Amino acid sequence: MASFSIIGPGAIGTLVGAYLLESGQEVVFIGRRGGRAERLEREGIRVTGLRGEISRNARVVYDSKAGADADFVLVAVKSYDTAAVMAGFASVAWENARFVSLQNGIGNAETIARTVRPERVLIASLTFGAYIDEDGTVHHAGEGDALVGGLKESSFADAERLAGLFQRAGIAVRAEKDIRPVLYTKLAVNCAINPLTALLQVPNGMLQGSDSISAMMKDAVREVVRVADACNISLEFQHVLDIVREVAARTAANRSSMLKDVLEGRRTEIDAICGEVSRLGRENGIDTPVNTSLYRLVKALEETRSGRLARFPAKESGRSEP
Ligand code: KPL
Repeated sequence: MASFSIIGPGAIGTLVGAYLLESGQEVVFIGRRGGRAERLEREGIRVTGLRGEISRNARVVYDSKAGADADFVLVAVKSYDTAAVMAGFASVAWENARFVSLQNGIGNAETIARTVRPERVLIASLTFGAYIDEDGTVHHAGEGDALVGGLKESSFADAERLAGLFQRAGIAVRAEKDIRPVLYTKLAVNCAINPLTALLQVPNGMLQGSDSISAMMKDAVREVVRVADACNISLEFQHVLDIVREVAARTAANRSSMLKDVLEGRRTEIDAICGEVSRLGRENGIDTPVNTSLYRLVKALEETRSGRLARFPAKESGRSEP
């Protein structure tokens, strides 16, 4: 048996936590007072969807130190919260713990590695479709797979151990020596799916079947492949595009995390997704017009939230309002 601490009880963190608990692992959620963690502690974990129903009590702590002796600390907070969350661990010498970023976007593992030794940082790329409804139930809406690797290749043995534990929890996973191609492929998935679903306010599956959307998704993926190439990460365009389309089809019923953020009036992770592609493009002299435009449009969406007329129908349907 292994012990897991999960920071960030959102859809993915809670879903992975539930599957680990079901497989007999020890799981504790580290949360903030006043946040979703309190509800999780009060009402327990409820999961529904592809693998049936799960209902379990959740162990929640509100002090980082209380989860300090876990084998693995899964970091499932929004990318822009990583630095603040890790600051809470700065004074804790967690010699055993391996920190695993389960987050969207790039740059998160490097942020974690400013607090803990880089050899102890792992990255898991998950392509599940999951969201939390108004009642706090997590919906596993799309099957996905997972790949894990170390920020440093020397951490491969730890990645293999984590992969074994995930497999026992029914999560299809493989350990990779070099996780960077996987990370940039996931980046392409998020660049092509998340902003478009957030801007158009549609579930992932609705991206299929429109020529203009397909053209934008294709261009967004091509730019990620070019930027990756400039970073010495070799990706095959058609292969990555096929993966993007497959994820959109497999998670057709899912509302992307960015769409959920927009609907619930939260900041999105666009900076770590299209924003990073745009930044790396500028640094390497590569044009990224689609990712840069998607970045600006989603930023504009965040900035114009208070004047949006469409929020009135959203309120009628019972969604939480900013
Ligand atoms: O990662 C996702 C997200 O919503 O953030 C995908 C895989 C696109 C599933 O919705």
